Amino acid sequence: MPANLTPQYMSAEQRFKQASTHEEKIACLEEMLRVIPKHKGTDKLQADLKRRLSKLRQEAQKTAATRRGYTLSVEAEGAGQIVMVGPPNVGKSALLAALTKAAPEVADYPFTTRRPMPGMMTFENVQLQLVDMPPISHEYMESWMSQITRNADALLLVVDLSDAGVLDAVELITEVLQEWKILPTAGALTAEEQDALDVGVVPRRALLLGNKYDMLASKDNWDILQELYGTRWPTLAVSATHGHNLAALRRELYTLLDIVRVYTKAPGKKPDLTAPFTMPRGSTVVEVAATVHKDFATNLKFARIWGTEKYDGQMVQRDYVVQEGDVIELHL
Ligand SMILES: Nc1nc2c(ncn2[C@@H]2O[C@H](COP(=O)(O)OP(=O)(O)OP(=O)(O)O)[C@@H](O)[C@H]2O)c(=O)[nH]1
Ligand SMILES: [Mg+2]
Repeated sequence: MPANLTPQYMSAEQRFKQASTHEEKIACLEEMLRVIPKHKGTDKLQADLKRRLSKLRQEAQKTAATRRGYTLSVEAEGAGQIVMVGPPNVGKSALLAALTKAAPEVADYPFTTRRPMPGMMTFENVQLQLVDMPPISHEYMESWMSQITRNADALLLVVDLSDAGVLDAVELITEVLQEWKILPTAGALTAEEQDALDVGVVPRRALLLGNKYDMLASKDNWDILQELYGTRWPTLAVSATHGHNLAALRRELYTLLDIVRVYTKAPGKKPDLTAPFTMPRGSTVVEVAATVHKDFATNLKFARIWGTEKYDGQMVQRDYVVQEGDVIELHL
């Protein structure tokens, strides 16, 4: 760690690492630049911060420009990106509106949504990105829809439980995903399953979501849907407009990303439990260190862990696999 960096600076840097939007990142970098001790030893770091700041400002401008125009991709933000896939009028946009601060158009006719729209969803102390999409259909779909869906970390397959054709809707989804060379899975694939994938096919974790559970016909359809697909994917019934099961949905979406939250602390200090680092499940201590700072990976000697698998403060080696909720003290 470069000498003389103050706790103020470290805290701004920590927030920068966890920032999910351009605006937040820019604010953190500005703060880091403001509080960094100004002397020869930090010249390089100051220059580096300024360079990153100007690049981010450019990117932020570009994003704003594309949002006004035609968006062909959705920049990932937060702990993971989940893209919604479903036929017209099932309530995808209503779900985005219910779970995030985004304000998509929700209307009682099909093909309301024409462009992808992201929103940030909060689950406890993490933010993840949910992307509303135009509906899928057998008729016309834009080619960028497959690109965005393939790029997602996970998929939310949305159907309307009040619709008598709900089973056809699930079929439509699987057919379209197959065309797009995406395999919706319940969880991580085994090595054999990976090898068995056709060329170009990407596996993506998926949750089958039955929306409009508040409607009369929904209960029966939900029973049938669970019976047919309940072993293939995790399933959940919700109502976007009545708020039914939305808390459970937030948790399921977090689970779908298959990540763990870890917290770092300095020796003798308390961890900041509001700002977790989110890591793919199976990550090691040294991978956490690399996320905190690129130099930390090479310099890391060992770590101490406060968590579920280890007794408090137990020393672990670089290859220790971190668990959900671990507090990690990095020793360089
Ligand atoms: N009863 C009920 N109606 C809902 C629910 N969710 C959405 N709706 C209604 O269903 C209609 C369609 O909702 P949208 O969110 O626009 O559906 P969409 O899937 O985004 O539709 P497209 O943009 O055409 O793909 C609207 O009239 C919503 O108010 C729900 O949970 N219960
Ligand atoms: Mg919509």
